[in-house]
Amino acid sequence: MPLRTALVAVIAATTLFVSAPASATTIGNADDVLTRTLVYRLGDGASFAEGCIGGDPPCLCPIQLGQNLRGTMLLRPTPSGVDTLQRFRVEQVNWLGSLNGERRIVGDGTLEIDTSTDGPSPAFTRLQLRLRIGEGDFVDYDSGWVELYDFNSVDISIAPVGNPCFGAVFTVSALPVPATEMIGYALGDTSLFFEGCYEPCLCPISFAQVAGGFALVPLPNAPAIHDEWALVRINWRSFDDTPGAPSFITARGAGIYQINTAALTPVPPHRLVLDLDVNRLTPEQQPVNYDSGWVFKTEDIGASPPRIKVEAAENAFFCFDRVFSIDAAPTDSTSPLLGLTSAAPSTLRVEPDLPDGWELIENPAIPMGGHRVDLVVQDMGDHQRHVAFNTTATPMTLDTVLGVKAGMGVCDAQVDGISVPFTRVYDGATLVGVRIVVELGLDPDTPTVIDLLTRKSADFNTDAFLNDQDFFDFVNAFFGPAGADFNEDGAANDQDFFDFVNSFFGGCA
Ligand SMILES: [Ca+2]
Ligand SMILES: [Ca+2]
Repeated sequence: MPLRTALVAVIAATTLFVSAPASATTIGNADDVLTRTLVYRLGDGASFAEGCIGGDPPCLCPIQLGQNLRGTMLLRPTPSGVDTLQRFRVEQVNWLGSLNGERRIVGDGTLEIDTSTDGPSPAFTRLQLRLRIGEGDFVDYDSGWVELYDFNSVDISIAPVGNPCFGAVFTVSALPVPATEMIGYALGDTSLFFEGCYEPCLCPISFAQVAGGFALVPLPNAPAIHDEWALVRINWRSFDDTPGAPSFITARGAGIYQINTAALTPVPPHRLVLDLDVNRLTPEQQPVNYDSGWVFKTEDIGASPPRIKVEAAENAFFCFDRVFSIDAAPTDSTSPLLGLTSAAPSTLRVEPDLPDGWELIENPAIPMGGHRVDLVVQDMGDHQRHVAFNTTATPMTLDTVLGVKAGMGVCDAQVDGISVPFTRVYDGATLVGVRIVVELGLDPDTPTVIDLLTRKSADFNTDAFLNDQDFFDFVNAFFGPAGADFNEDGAANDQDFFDFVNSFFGGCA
């Protein structure tokens, strides 16, 4: 095709696209991170018992009452599809209870609230959980539908599905943890993940640094001789860039840290128990339990809130094992994944680093004085999103950087769906991110949503300017002997033309 004819064809074709540049600014559907996941904590009314609780005819054996049922769980609102039915995913059930020793209880499930009733109570509610007690199997529990009078609290009893002869029953009594009671924690530089053989087995042990954070929540209804805290929303990852390091790992979940305050020893014994989704690939995958056992602290680092320095193992440090050796403290200046670099009065400045392969990271209760902000960072391919909940509802400014992937150009930046000014962030000559400064809303349940829309950069000649010359250079390449594989799919064809034109007229550079 002669160039002149080609250009006429190009101009004719582009005219069609000029009418629809807005396609570059379309935002995907809102999803469940736009509602706040709440941390619930068991209160004094929580209890459990185990023994002959069912059967038909009823079985006969003693029922033993447990003590000090305590811990946390997450409630994540999820769509039910019905206006009068509220549904929550219950995640990271993270409990301890005392009955013939200490029992670890983990699992997940669903909480529903049906407001369609016009009976004596305002609503009905139902809790269904899948729980594992200690090293037992997972068992399904159900409350059935019961009357609900207090929408803020969870207060409901559950029993095993199928009315088995022997089993456990729970009264789940919990309230949301106030944001000001959550303490942001970060892993220090000496936190490591080990994989390999401990005594008596023989094989090499490799290790890698682990970084990340969690929020610490006090557990007031622990046994009197314990100080206890829950670790919630753990987000950790290893860095595997040293030769011989273990395979890359990510870990999310919850745990409980205990200090025995009654021991008459120079340094008190402590224990960390964790249940983590390690490299979780499917929702069905079981969390893995890590436990330090009761051990003496290696040094007296007593402080409140505590510095947590302890090793927790998957297999009790016996033979082939995986071990988290963590040293964590309240976040003051730098959380590796959050890039919290300053805390000017009322301005939270962050530069989150979402590891490769992660689609989501939740940073709960980022502290700034008495303020707390929950920040969710999401990677949706060519669309980056930060969702900020101003949980303490005081005037706050968020100064955040959304990442731009190599070769991508910025098409638009939006706050709550409206285009906003932004500043490009470079590493040398390479565009790596976009900085947006925004005043957060004052409703703790209505997030501020920051979106960055990117496409393959239309700066075709990579001179850092997007102008007509890029268009002509692309056209020349497109009609040249080799064509132009703009979208890098291995083939030079019409799709490359459409993709370039969309990016060019979207102003994506
Ligand atoms: Ca250019
Ligand atoms: Ca192509």
